[in-house]
Amino acid sequence: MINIPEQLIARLKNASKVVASTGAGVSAESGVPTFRGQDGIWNKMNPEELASVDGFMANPQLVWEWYQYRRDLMDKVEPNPGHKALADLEKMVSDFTLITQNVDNLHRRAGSSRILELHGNVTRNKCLACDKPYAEEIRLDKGLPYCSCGGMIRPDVVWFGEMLPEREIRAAFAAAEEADLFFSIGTSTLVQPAAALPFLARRNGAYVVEINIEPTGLTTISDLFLQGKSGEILPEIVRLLR
Ligand code: BV8
Ligand code: ZN
Repeated sequence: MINIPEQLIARLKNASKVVASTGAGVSAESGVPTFRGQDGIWNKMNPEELASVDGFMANPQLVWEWYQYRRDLMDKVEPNPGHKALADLEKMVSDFTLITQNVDNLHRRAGSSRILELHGNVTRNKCLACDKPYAEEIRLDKGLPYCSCGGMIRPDVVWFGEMLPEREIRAAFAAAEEADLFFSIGTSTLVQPAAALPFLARRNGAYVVEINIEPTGLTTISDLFLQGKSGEILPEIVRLLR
């Protein structure tokens, strides 16, 4: 069991604005493959081919099958103790903001409510042409789904080369700028602009804590690197905070 420095708990108790920014690593212990780990889903397919407008237009059937596979997986997995600990932290800390790159809906299912989903949510669909939400069930066996406007239906996630949702990315940058304690959890810190958040927080005087099973591009500038599984470290932090 990793030991959590006393001063981190003291900082958490005195912090006025705490931000946690998560990536695929927080869902790994729920059985959701990460993007770049050895079991990463990108390893089998490449992101440009699947998570991009060009990739979708070139092969909508393949991209839809990939997202349906991931949706079916989400229905079979549960939030893990790391997700639940973040939901607890939201209740225990006066001003807590959760930012996530994940589209797996597990933070919401764990009980977090103040979530900034930077890359959308795989449980939602919308029209590629008119952006209207699409609430019908997706039945690929009946063919590809289309909007009443004639446009193709797509998962409501942010693909490579696409802008992030304005409200969420603005709020995320504002939260990072004002944070006095910033957690970067389970992310390879590679995908922009999400990867810029901890650096922005640090530049604005935040104490930056990284939780990951291995170092990333952020580790050398973080104030504290807790090496280990988020599903073990986060509940320990909550236990000590109580
Ligand atoms: C934009 C949604 C521009 C879809 C995702 C060169 C070429 C092309 C593009 C670019 C380029 N250079 C920069 C770019 C921009 C690009 C980018 O950053 N590319 C990177 C790869 C270089 N970014 C974009 O395209 C973004 N848009 O920039 O728009 C623009 C600007 C103006 C006007 C118009 C356009 C859009 C990025 C969003 C892409 N969508 N997902 C889907 O999911 O299907 S990204 C995808 O990667 C997921 O969201 C995922 O969350 C995200 C980041 O990955 P991580 O979450 O970090 O996951 P990863 O597997 O990498 O790491 C897991 C980590 O967990 C590891 O560190 C591991 O050690 C750790 N871990 C594992 N187990 C545990 C653990 N830690 C703790 N406990 C454990 N148990
Ligand atoms: Zn439409």
